[in-house]
Amino acid sequence: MSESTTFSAESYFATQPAPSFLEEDVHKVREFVERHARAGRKVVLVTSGGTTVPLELNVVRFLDNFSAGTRGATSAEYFLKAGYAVIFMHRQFSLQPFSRHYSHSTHPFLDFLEMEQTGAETETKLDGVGSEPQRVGPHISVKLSERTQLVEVLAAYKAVHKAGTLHTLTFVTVNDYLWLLRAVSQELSVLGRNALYYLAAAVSDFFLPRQKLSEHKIQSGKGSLHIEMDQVPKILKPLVSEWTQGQAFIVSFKLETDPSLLVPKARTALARYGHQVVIGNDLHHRKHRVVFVAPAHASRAAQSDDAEGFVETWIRIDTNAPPSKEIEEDIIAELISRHQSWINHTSV
Ligand code: PAZ
Repeated sequence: MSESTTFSAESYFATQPAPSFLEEDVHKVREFVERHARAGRKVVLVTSGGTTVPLELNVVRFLDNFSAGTRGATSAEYFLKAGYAVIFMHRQFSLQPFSRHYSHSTHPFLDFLEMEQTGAETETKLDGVGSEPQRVGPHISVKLSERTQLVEVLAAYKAVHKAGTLHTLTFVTVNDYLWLLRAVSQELSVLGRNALYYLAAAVSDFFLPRQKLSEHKIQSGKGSLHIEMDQVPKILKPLVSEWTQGQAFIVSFKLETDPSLLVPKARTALARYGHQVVIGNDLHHRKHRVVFVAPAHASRAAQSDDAEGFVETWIRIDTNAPPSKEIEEDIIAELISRHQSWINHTSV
């Protein structure tokens, strides 16, 4: 394939097409943000799940990024519990708040239902005057062992639904993600410091620009496949300095498989983009430990201050803790406190 191009955010958006759903999504986000801005509520944008990079225009093959969406979906629930309104921008079919508890692979819904053959299934009943008789099916109930959790999840889900504090957006490709992120950030700007960004999605670092995509499925008859991909522009830079103009509290994530890279790479990101927090996590321990890295001047509770002006704070949960203990509970509690203290200290 032809040689690579270096895309700035500006040249990216000037050359790569906006997704067809963008306008409609933005309209709904605007309504959601305006409603919560009027109520004086803080709003968090949670991004979750991995982006894909299509290799063809009529997509058969694509590269994917690791993420089930657990971190984002779980965190969204804790933000909602704490009174934030949540825009949950996630990869299609990845985990979502509330329904995540009943994932088809780890806790299939059908497995905790019981069916009683009472004989009622043969009966009919009238549903009201003039209505057709209806067949009454067998009695279906939830296993006793599942009820406590289901009642808790269902109650929280219904309360959020009633309050209208959760808005969901979907992306698949890295292109969808970038266009959505830019557009949503423009809508969030009316909130000023009440906006929080929690960027947990696993975003592709390389992509194939539209102009280089083959229209049809790449054929396999020619032996090995060589593809040169372009770098996805570093979007945190315009997000911090242009789209939010330094007015929002921005938390990005850094995933590594070599734990020794976490802190240095988090520091580099903070020095380069100037946002508030990088949360480092390594692939194999991400459910039990994460590290918050923040500029020293922005950190509230320092655990280890270093000469380069960054503070690291580890959050750990005991690997023997009950399985219901989720590290996101502690992550969100810490972030909410940092967001509030940042608002207090940066307000004029
Ligand atoms: O979704 P998940 O719980 O399986 O994984 C979450 C995660 C590891 C993708 C997230 O915590 C993260 O680090 N996101 C940023 C990844 C990156 O460095 O691009």
